[in-house]
Amino acid sequence: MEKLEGIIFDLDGVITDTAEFHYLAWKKLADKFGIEIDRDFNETLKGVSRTDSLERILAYGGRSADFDAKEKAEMAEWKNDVYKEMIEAIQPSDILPGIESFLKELKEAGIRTAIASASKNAEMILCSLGIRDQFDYVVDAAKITKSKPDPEVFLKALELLGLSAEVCIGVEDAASGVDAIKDAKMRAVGIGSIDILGRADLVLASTADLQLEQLRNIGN
Ligand code: B16
Ligand code: MG
Repeated sequence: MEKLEGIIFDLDGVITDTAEFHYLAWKKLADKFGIEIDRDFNETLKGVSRTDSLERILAYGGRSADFDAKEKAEMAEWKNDVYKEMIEAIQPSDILPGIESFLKELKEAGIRTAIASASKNAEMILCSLGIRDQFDYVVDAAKITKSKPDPEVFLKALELLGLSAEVCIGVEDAASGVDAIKDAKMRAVGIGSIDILGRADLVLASTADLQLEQLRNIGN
């Protein structure tokens, strides 16, 4: 690829593992309405906005038509309250392996960074982790109108960084996020299973495997 100038990171599942708490909170809500979800189904919610996740859960349980907009808003708020309670104790030790040293390496190499997250809780989580100031920009759900897999969140991050897609890489743990990166015409690094993230240019099992030199060589 052309000279690497920027890396745009997803938050949940890449910087910290809040994905598990999203799952537990959704499961608690789904249980209340007699809908059974499991971890496989949860894969389809990763990177998907709160309201879209609720719609998917209701459709999965065959209950889409059973609630009006007000009830759905209350359900989404209930889930968010449960989720926020779960992540209250989040702290720097919850940063995923290798991320802090990787961010330091990027700074030393002059590579710019941004967060592209579908979460409305992104700023709060980054502050709790103590790494908000490590990123040049944070693009979260408050700054976009379309949820992943739409590329908007990554395009917005590119715009703020003032960089073109050719010189940037996106890092994601969700299939919808990898789609968003690829549709933004960037190179994609997936963290997780190749079965789920097959569209990525490089799939790593863990954030601990992120290596700047390997990323510079993607596509060469
Ligand atoms: P919230 P990411 C996404 O964050 C999560 O992966 C997804 O599971 C969640 O529903 C979404 O944020 C919205 O989060 O309810 O906190 O606004 O992976 O794009 O950083
Ligand atoms: Mg994610």
